[in-house]
Amino acid sequence: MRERGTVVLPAVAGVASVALGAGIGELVAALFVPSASPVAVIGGALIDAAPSWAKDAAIALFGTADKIALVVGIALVLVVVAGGAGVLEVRRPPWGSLVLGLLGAVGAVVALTRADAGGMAWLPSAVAGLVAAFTLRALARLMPRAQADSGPLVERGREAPETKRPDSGPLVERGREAPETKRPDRRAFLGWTIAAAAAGALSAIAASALQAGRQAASAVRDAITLPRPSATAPPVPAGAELGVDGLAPLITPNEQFYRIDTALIVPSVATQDWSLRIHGMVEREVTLTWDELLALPLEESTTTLACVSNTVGGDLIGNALWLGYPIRELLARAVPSADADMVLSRSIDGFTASTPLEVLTDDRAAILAVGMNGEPLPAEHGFPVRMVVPGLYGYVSATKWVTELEVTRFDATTAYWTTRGWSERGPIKLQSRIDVPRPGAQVAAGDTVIAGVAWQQHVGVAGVEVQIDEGSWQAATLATAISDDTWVQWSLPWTPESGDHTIRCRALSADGTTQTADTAPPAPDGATGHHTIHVTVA
Ligand SMILES: Nc1nc2c(c(=O)[nH]1)N[C@H]1C(S)=C(S)[C@@H](COP(=O)(O)O)O[C@H]1N2
Ligand SMILES: [Mo]
Repeated sequence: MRERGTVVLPAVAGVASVALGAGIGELVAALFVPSASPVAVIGGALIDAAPSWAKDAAIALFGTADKIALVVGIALVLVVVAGGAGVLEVRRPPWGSLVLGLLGAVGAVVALTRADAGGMAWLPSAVAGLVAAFTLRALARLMPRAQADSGPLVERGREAPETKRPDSGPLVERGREAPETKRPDRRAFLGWTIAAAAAGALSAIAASALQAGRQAASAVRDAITLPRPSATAPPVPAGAELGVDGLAPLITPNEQFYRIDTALIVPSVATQDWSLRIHGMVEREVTLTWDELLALPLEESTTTLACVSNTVGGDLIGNALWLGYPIRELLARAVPSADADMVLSRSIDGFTASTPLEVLTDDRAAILAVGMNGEPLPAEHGFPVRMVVPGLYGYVSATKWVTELEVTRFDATTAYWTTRGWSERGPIKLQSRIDVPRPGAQVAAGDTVIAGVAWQQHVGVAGVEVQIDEGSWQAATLATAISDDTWVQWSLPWTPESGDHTIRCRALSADGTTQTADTAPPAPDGATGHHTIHVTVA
């Protein structure tokens, strides 16, 4: 019982100290170094350091809530470390507070290594560590005796036992070892502990309010009126949208568009600060400002983006009407060297993607996009400017918040995901998905419909086949596609018998390939296999 009593208060003191430190650290970041929020820095570093399987697992488990899950995870680990530091501080002072100070120092170093680190990036984490350490020291001193005396050091006699106290003279009276009567009581300790935790929470709230205010930079975005396209996308063909309930809409609304990136805090880039630099193996460097980009004849195109991490049947895919300027034209201004075979695009936050030069210079709608479904790009989708390239997975082509195109060679440099085990090149694989009925659905008896989408961007889909319960493959009706660069809807009427059924689908590409049944995981270059669902008919 004594053990328990001696652990709880020190642990609480540790957690309160870290809460105050973290809160103040976040506040310092919000005020002075917005990109160096300690939690964001640690989270970002974890994302970058995590092995691919962990990232895949996180995306599979939490989907687009993966970042919230990460922050909650970091908070839980911090609570445990803080509690431990509290106990350590009481048993082996000052090791507990040293641990917290060290934690802040580690955060400061990590902050400096981040791609978008400024010279002051170390400050918020350092302040967080110092505040946490000093708070813990102070709280440990306030701790009621039962806790403070429990440590082995005390037992060894450095702090005289209570009975000898009066003998140790005035020194003690003046110093830390105030006599029992003058020692703060449990209530004072708890009061200060709660105050520290509350101040930490308030600071964190203020910090997030400030960061949110900063996001009011997005007010800039709201004020933008995009120019009229000089070339409009062909209208959506009649019959392209099947209108089946539960089927993914042909054009994905921006709010529903999947979001995948490594940015814990969405980079906020003001248009007046944005510019694109084209350099590397070029005859002449080209720099383009926002105003210059908007003055160019912008073209509309409809392109389906897909993430290489998308599992068979997954939803990391979306289709939008983009507005932008052909990258081919900008590269032509720079004049790439004949030896170059790759463009390394770089985001303001350090993310990079390697795109084959030929893909960016052929006639496809590979663009620097500024508009998405009639609006300026949403911040999460790369405001103010991103790349959109039909036919390649996002990790090798769709750089958001893009600020640099370096013309180079595949054998000279590697991109963010390539250095983490993903394939150097990422052409999108032929895939199809069943949206209706939902996997595991209870389907009412009678006439119903099986429907879904199929895609192989820039190749095109020629057909979709459906197999029910190991029967023969039946041709589904393919809707009209917007273009080869987009997914296409398909459907098949179905009048099932009651009982359990298995449904799978496969696509046929415009180049005569049948979607493979061989299953492959997303890594290193995209998942394969047939989407297969089980349903029960009443
Ligand atoms: N700056 C930046 N751009 C990025 C990424 C990133 O992590 N950082 N992720 C890429 C990946 S893996 C994909 S699939 C697409 C997703 O684009 P979306 O979030 O707009 O759907 O963005 C790409 N562009
Ligand atoms: Mo991706």
